[in-house]
Amino acid sequence: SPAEENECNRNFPEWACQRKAKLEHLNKKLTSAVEVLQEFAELRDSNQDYSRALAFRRASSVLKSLPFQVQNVEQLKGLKDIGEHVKTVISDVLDHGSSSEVEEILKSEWFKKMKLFTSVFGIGPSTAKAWIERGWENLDDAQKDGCPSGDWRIAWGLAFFEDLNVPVGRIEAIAFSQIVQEEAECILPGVITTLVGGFRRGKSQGHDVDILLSHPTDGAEMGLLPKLIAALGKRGLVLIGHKEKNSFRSDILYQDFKLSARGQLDHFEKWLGICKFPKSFSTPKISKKSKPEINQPTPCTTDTDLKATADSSLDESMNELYEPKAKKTKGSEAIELEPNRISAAPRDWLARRVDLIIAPKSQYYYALVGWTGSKHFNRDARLYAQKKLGLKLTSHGLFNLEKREPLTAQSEEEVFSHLKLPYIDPADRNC
Ligand code: DGT
Ligand code: MG
Repeated sequence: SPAEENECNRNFPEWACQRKAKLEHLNKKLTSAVEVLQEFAELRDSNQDYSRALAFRRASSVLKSLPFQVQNVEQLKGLKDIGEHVKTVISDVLDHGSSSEVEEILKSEWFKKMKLFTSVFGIGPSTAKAWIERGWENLDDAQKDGCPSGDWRIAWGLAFFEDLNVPVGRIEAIAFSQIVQEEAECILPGVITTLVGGFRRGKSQGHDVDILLSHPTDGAEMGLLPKLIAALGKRGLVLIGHKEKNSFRSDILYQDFKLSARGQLDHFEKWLGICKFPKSFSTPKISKKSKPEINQPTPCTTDTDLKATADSSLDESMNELYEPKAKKTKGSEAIELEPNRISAAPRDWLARRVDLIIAPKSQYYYALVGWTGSKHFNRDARLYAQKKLGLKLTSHGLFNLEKREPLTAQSEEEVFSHLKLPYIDPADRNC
């Protein structure tokens, strides 16, 4: 009833991180319209667009958490994140089935090209804009020119564009993370492997597979990543990737709130890359006969193998294999030809984006929250921590900048209680 709705709006929690937002909600038609405006603003990416994008994101987040289906804008009375612009869009959708502003954007050539170009691994809005300014219409134009920046992500992203734009299914993601768990357990018994990102929030599909690794003993996780990549490589699962060293520095952290205000970057040791998922990964396990690969206990790398990969010289040669040979030859010819040659050859696997993140146990639960997302949940929780509590929240911890001390957590629940927030289940963080 209107009275109940009014009451609901009055008590509606101000922050997205205080609300439950399930994947399935009652106002999908409205949120998809608002999200087009948000995306358009994000792609235009001027300072003004940044705050517009934020306003649309907040509005769509409110719609996702509403316990009723909006049928007229009157029902939105009292909700502070729904501004006049959004109300107009919503009325249009409610009255005419669509919003003319949204339709215009969807029709615009600029938007279509930006969406296409930014869907290439390694391409952000600024490179996409530069491509458009060069007059490029499609990915063939980009392919023809090769990979002008010599960035390995773009070269491989272009060569495997089709594979990488087929959504990763939940079954594949689980099959792969089980293998990661097995291999990691051989290298570091007791290792904790968690499938994070959208899959942890209950999504059935994603654009990549995010896996967080840790170990109950702080520090034991050091050295795991290169061995793990080598072990996955031995199993034929690695196509290309790049390791980033841990760059966490508490002295820099305590300086101010501003660090990574716009970005989402953290400082964990990680591997960002592309893996080869055998097609059998996406076949549900039906009978023993059909696809035995992921059912059988898989022999993992032996102890001697481990010693070998621990050997630093071998480690180096492994790096060569799984890291781009950046500009060894003149220009970027080498990294351009290789990905195209591999993608054109017959193969029984799909290329999939994988992120492997290593967190020490002392930072693990914050990393878990950060890498579970959603992105808006993180942004909102970080802003909430700063504005309401005067604390800095990152994927590394929650920090009191004045006292220069971290608030440590032994569980995800404790992260929420430090934040003075009700615990929100991962499935309810789809805000
Ligand atoms: P997807 O893969 O399209 O289904 O969507 P998500 O929600 O898995 O998003 P994704 O894969 O871009 O990132 C997973 C979560 O991890 C997301 O909530 C944001 C967070 N995240 C991504 N990259 C970074 C990063 O570099 N640093 C931090 N702290 N968080 C990140
Ligand atoms: Mg993901």
